[in-house]
Amino acid sequence: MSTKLTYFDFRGLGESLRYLLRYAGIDFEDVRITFEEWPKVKTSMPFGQMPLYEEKGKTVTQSLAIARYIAKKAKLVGKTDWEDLEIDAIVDTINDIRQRISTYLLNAIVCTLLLRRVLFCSCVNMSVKLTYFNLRGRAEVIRYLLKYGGIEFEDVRVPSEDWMKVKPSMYLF
Ligand SMILES: N[C@@H](CCC(=O)N[C@@H](CS)C(=O)NCC(=O)O)C(=O)O
Repeated sequence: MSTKLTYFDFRGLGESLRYLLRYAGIDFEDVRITFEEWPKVKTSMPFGQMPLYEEKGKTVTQSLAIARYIAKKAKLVGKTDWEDLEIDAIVDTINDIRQRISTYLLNAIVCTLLLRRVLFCSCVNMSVKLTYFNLRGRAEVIRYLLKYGGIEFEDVRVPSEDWMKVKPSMYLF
């Protein structure tokens, strides 16, 4: 099989491509990477991300570009250039909304998990420390909540010029 789609084993950005490929009647290998496999696979990805689309030995990333390419094959296109433009504008608007929702949800999940941990630490008298830049940004809501909740914490503010020195000691970097 010369067509292959590689993505995580969940819906996300790969799911619309799976739908489109099936709608277009294109036979493809549906490769699903588990979270355990991902760190190893990531290094082999062109930009360290998925979905990755492969056709006749050539590979490409970027879900929307791939979706447009498969849509053309399935004749899911406008009747004029103007209709194509309108279709692209609708897709890009939906994508803007999707990106904002996912950023919001991710922030909400991170804040909830953090606060649960902080509450646990304060209950068992462990010290709480919040490290962030010396600006409002994403940490400000956490500073507010900690102060509002009367939870004592060390408010460590890293100057931007020290960031590259501090970065290697952070999780996920
Ligand atoms: N603009 C890219 C974004 C790709 C992207 O964010 N992929 C995520 C999964 S939805 C990913 O590979 N995350 C894993 C990582 O960055 O390590 C696209 O639309 O394909």
